[in-house]
Order: sequence, then C-alpha cells, then structure tokens
Amino acid sequence: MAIDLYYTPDSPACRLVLLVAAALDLQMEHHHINLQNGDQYDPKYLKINPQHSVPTIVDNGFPVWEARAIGRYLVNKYGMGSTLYPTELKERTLVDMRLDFDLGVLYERFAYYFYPQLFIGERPDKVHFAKLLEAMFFFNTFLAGETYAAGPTLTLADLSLVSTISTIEASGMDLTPFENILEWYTRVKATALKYEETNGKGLEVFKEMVDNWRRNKTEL
Ligand SMILES: N[C@@H](CCC(=O)N[C@@H](CS)C(=O)NCC(=O)O)C(=O)O
Repeated sequence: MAIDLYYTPDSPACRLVLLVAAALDLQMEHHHINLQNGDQYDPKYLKINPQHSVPTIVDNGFPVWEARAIGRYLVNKYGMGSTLYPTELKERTLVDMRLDFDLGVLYERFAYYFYPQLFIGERPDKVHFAKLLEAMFFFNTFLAGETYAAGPTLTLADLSLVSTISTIEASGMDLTPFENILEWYTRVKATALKYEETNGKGLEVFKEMVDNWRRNKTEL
C-alpha cells in the first residue's frame, strides 16, 4: 500500500520529506493541502493531524507529522542499510544534533525573522536578524573541514538543512560571507537524489511568493 503524503510544495518541511522519499526511492500518494484555502483545518485532516501542520504521512493507517520525525521513520522502516541515518551511536547522535539544530535554531530563527515580514508586512527586526546571522555562523563553523553536515557522507541532516538553507537564500539573504555553507550547498545540490524535482521545484514557488512580496513592498 502506498504511503499517503499530505503536503504543500513550497513548504521547507515538506520539501525535506520529498528529498528523503527520493533518496529512498519511495513512492507516495501526494495530497496537496492548500494552506491559503485552509485545507489544514478540514475536520478530516484534523482527525489525522490535530496540529494541522504539513507535512504529514499516513503509512498503513499510522500517521506521522513533524518533518524530521517523518525522515527518521522512513529511513528506519524502509531504508535498511541506508547511510542517511547511521546506526552507530555517535554517528547517529551527530545526525540528531544537526537535525535538532535545524529545527530548533536555524530554521526557527529564520522563521522568526522573515515570516512576519512576508506574511503580515512587519518591518525587519534587528535582534531577530542578529540571531539568524549567529545561527548561520554556527552552521558555517560546524562545516569547517567537513564534507557534509554530519561527517563524510550525505545524511538526513543534509536533506533537512538544505531545505532550510535554500529557503534562506530564496528569501534574499546573501550567502557569500558563509564560505563553508556555500561549498556544502553546491555539493548537496549535486548529490541529493532528484534535488531539482523535489526541493528545487517547490523552492521556485516559494521564490515567486517572495518576489511578489518584494515587488509590492517597493511599490508602497
Ligand atoms: N515543525 C513542523 C513545522 C511544519 C510547518 O511549520 N508547516 C507549516 C507550513 S511550512 C504549516 O503546516 N502551516 C500551517 C499550519 O500550521 O496551520 C515540521 O517540521 O514538520
């Protein structure tokens, strides 16, 4: 039975799940949730995920949400022998550390800084911007001398962080001060399976939204 995926193409968290599914060559039944139309509040969807967030998967009746938990679930269940989520304790802990960093620090700080501007027209907040820059420098430091975010091989950490970094870039942030991030970003785009089909496509939709917002903002 195919796994059901409830998603929105431009959402960074959803793009992460698409990247993991491609890496594992998993077929999923895609269900588009239109957040603007409020599809996430449909009682049928709330029954599956009372948190009304995307992405959510339903695997043989078992619902999972929170993108990084979905990633771990998919590799644990369908990625036998995959290096995406290593089984050795220290290697796995490093991947977990980077996933938690992305969820709780990097993406979180980006969202606090950028989404109030994009969605409710607020002015940029200097303190939030400084916190985001600090997180970018953290990540740049983690990458010093490393090939990937959690060591020498591509893991779930890279798929998660590339969905965030590409979103940050699409928001208009200049990445040139972050040399290690730039090198890593180029490498991940070239090695993550079906990158353009999964992250690239949804990112274009996000970029369009940002471009429209920027145009309307300067016209005011
Ligand atoms: N921590 C969640 C966040 C997911 C998230 O923020 N999804 C947004 C779209 S990017 C969403 O579902 N927003 C609609 C809502 O929460 O009602 C994850 O990583 O899966």
